[in-house]
Amino acid sequence: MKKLATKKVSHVCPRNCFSSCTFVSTVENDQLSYLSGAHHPYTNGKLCAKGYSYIEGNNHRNRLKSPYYQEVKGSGKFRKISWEQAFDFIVREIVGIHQQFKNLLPLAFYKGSGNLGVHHFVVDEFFSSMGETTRLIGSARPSAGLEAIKYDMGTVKMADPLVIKNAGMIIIWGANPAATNIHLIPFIIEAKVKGAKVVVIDPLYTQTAEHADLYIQLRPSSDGALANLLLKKIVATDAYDRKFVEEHSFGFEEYFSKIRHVDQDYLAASEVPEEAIELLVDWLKDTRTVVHIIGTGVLKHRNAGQNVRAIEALAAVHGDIGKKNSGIFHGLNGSLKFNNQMIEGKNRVIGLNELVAAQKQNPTIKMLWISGANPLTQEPNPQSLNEWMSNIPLVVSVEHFLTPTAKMANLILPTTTHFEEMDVISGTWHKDIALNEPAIKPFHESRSEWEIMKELALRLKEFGLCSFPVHSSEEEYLNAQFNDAVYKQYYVKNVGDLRKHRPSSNLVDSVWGKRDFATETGRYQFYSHKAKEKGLPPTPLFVEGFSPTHEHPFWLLTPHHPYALNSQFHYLRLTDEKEAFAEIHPQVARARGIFDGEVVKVFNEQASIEIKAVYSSRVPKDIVMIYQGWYPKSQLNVNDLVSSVETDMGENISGVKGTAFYDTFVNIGKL
Ligand SMILES: Nc1nc2c(c(=O)[nH]1)N[C@H]1C(S)=C(S)[C@@H](COP(=O)(O)OP(=O)(O)OC[C@H]3O[C@@H](n4cnc5c(=O)[nH]c(N)nc54)[C@H](O)[C@@H]3O)O[C@H]1N2
Ligand SMILES: Nc1nc2c(c(=O)[nH]1)N[C@H]1C(S)=C(S)[C@@H](COP(=O)(O)OP(=O)(O)OC[C@H]3O[C@@H](n4cnc5c(=O)[nH]c(N)nc54)[C@H](O)[C@@H]3O)O[C@H]1N2
Ligand code: SF4
Ligand SMILES: [Mo]
Repeated sequence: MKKLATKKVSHVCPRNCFSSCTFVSTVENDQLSYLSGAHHPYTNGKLCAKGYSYIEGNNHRNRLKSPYYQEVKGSGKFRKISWEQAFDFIVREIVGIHQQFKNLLPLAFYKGSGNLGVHHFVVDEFFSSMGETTRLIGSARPSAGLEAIKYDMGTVKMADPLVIKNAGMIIIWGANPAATNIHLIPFIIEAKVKGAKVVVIDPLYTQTAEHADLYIQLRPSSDGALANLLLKKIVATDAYDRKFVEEHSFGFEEYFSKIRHVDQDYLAASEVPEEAIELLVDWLKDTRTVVHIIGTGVLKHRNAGQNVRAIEALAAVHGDIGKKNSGIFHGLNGSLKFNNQMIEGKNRVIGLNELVAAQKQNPTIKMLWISGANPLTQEPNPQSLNEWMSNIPLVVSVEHFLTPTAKMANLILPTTTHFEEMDVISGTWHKDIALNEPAIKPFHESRSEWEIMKELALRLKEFGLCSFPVHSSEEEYLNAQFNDAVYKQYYVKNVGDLRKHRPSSNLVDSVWGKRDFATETGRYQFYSHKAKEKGLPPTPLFVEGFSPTHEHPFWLLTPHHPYALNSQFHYLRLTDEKEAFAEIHPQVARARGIFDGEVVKVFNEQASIEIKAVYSSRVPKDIVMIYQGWYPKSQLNVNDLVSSVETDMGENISGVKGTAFYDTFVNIGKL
């Protein structure tokens, strides 16, 4: 009998996920046969259901096998072409653009969050190596939160999330880690066992709320009102950090004079029962170490930045900033330090929303390159995006699957997965870094994004249009991305070092311990001159957001699915949910004569979709909940209902404001 050639290979999950899990594949005769989690201080060697399903995904019958071309976007008349023909199309288009416009501004690049590995920033580097091109910035940006942090503390810093297990209280504002950050849950449970109180603040009774000692169901976008009220009450009972306020902060008096007089209005705004507030104030009085986790639920509303500032102000006054086992946790730990992640290109930066809304720009977009993104299910108002894309002469999508976006491309280029390419992945939440090694040959004709860009660069160099450095291997390319900043953070200089490195935590147990805030005043700012200059409120006083209307009396919340990752893993069937559904409060449904399981319409001024209604008492009466994502079986697009509403802040971070995905209002009715 022939002996099996077996090997074990190390990987890192490159998804836009808090865990960045490390794991090992067993490869038998060049086929993936088994996956198991690897040692890791945050994930403890366990993957999520999506991670364990990777072999099924990698060999899926619907995975793209070769480049495809269609003349008319959306016609579905794809024909298989060779890589040589694909490169010819692209080079011809780029050279043509350059001849006509004498610049490459009509060439646009849109990058999604499909793969966060350092390898994948090769596309950013490539587009910056061609002089000035256009960058389309997508809507899913945490920039409103980042800008808020800037006004308060000057820059983003986050302690190691491992310390959460030692906190005395954990307050979760608008995040659902039981679905979206599963490895955090054991730390939360450990803290609970040690006596910590867990508070979950969310309009939906989520999987995370089930772990809470106190669940606060608040009205969407009113976190700022609740935070202001809590701050006022802890100051009144003298249970606050007077020393921090007096010695390390700026503008407290001015801020406090404004919230001194607010009371019942605030309760009304947040719709939180007074007993819940009193209980939380009591707990805060007795708890020294408090962790605040701020999720994207807070960031996806019009008044996002202002609400983040209000939560931070509460944390500051309570004395949670700069203290061990306390502080503010958001998913942004400043891990983008590699060379190709920090390229300052001379690019024209435009928010995709703005561009699509305007439908014209000068010079107009002639070619669009989409990498790691599925904007036609993930962006707001995909109808307009679809129309805009249909008029672009050449749309290229680099993909694994024939997504709704790939169907609207002229050219689809199949690319490798983390089993088939080398990559380096640094956590965006925890502080670790790890090397992903290729285990098997690329799937059919797939090529890695580095190889695609390198091949294109070789061809464009003949026309003098690109200065992208041509390396001889993925490893050599990756080695060229390491620098001093990377070394300072991770103590590694190249891929070779990472081969020897075993993820370990150099525990950063607090940030701002020296209270050396990076603001203009060097202090924590309850008052920000910079915010004022930008026309924003200088203090974190609550600003009311949007509300449902008579015609559209329900909020539509479209959070992240436990068994998907945005539009990925659509092939997974881990639950009975074969199709999209809308959760509606049973009393509301009954009052409208809607049965549990009936197909209804959910509509607003932008669209109407037909979807199965499911009775659910975890949604309040004025909320409809539909998980966002790609539902190939249901043939509906949830984001058709979502319009492009800007957040209050964000422009000073990414050049474009964030998007208030959750300020969407709908009505429901029988068909
Ligand atoms: N399984 C899974 N994991 C994921 C993802 C996924 O799609 N699936 N996506 C990844 C990505 S890209 C991201 S950005 C993260 C997102 O991770 P989370 O921030 O946990 O994601 P959301 O689903 O947006 O959850 C936000 C919660 O906020 C609540 N919420 C809505 N509005 C408000 C409000 O005004 N105030 C408060 N307090 N709560 C509010 C919602 O009801 C929801 O329960 O997860 C990552 N991990
Ligand atoms: N209604 C609503 N909409 C939302 C949100 C919401 O809460 N509600 N959340 C928003 C958020 S937070 C986010 S981050 C966005 C996410 O939106 P996107 O950034 O578009 O992310 P994905 O849906 O994961 O799509 C990524 C695509 O990349 C492909 N891909 C995976 N790996 C690779 C690779 O290695 N190379 C290439 N070239 N492609 C790859 C996948 O097949 C997939 O089609 O969605 C946003 N949209
Ligand atoms: S999706 Fe997240 S939790 Fe699941 S394997 Fe990947 S990194 Fe780990
Ligand atoms: Mo996200």
